[in-house]
Amino acid sequence: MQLQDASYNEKIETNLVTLSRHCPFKLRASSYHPKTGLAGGVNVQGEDVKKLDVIANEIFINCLKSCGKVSVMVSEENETAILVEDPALRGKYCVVFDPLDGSSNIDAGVSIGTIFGIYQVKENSTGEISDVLRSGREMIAAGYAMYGSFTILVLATSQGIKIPNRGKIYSVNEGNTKYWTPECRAYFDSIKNPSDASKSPYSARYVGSMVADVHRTLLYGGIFAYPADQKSKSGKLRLLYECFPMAFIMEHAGGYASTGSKPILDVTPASIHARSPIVLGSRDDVLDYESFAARES
Ligand code: AHM
Ligand code: MG
Repeated sequence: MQLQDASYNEKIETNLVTLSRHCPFKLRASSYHPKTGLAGGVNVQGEDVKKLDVIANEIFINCLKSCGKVSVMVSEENETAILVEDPALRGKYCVVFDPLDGSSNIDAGVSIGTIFGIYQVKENSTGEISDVLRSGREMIAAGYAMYGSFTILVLATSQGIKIPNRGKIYSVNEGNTKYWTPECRAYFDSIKNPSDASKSPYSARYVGSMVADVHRTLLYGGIFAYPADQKSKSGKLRLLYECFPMAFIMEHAGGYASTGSKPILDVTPASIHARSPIVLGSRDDVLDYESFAARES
């Protein structure tokens, strides 16, 4: 790469310092850039090496705090909600986010992403937890960024991508089959071994990063599920900053997102990190799942 000027060099060096802090291997500076002056991948600022998800969290919190538009933040990485204290910086929005979703995939170089949803602070509120303990339907916007073979930002609008009404791909962690309910097993059996001989079985695709699995589902159609099971009785994924934003996007794209029995956007979370089972994707596929799940009762 041709370096442009001194400040550009500094920027490149800063990025490489950051990169070296994330790198699982002990790279020497010269192996990736001759200008950095780093030795053995050690951070020249003497700071503790932090995991990428912690760094991403700090970046989002700092940006959102300093932009002056946000009063409340909820991050997967923080146990409690972050309330912006400085009245001069408080704004009318609340942002709930998972700064780096799918982080178990980081070291394998597999797609990961950022998921976010936005609420408006209620009238007469200065920004409280109650401003985000609201149904997903009350979100005013949602989106995700996916860091994969390319980086893409997807925002929910009513005029964008439309998901097909039915797909032919299913996406679920089948390693959990033994913990599933019989109805959940019956549904996935039905799409893998259709009783109608003229129908083709669905294909399996599961990355294990919600952003990547939902993005593919949005583009090609089909169904993504993280159901409740004997091991995860409330499911695994978090309502506020994983399920709601993805459900909001799906519904804006003409798809459907369900807890397995009802629209997930109608749920009100009991706490900021509450979990929920989720099934989303092509409308007809998710409705089929719901009808199998209803056989339980
Ligand atoms: P994370 O927030 O700790 O990264 O966990 C959420 C991820 C989702 O991206 C993905 O859908 C799910 O966990 C995969 O879980 P599993 O490995 O149990 O299939
Ligand atoms: Mg997550």
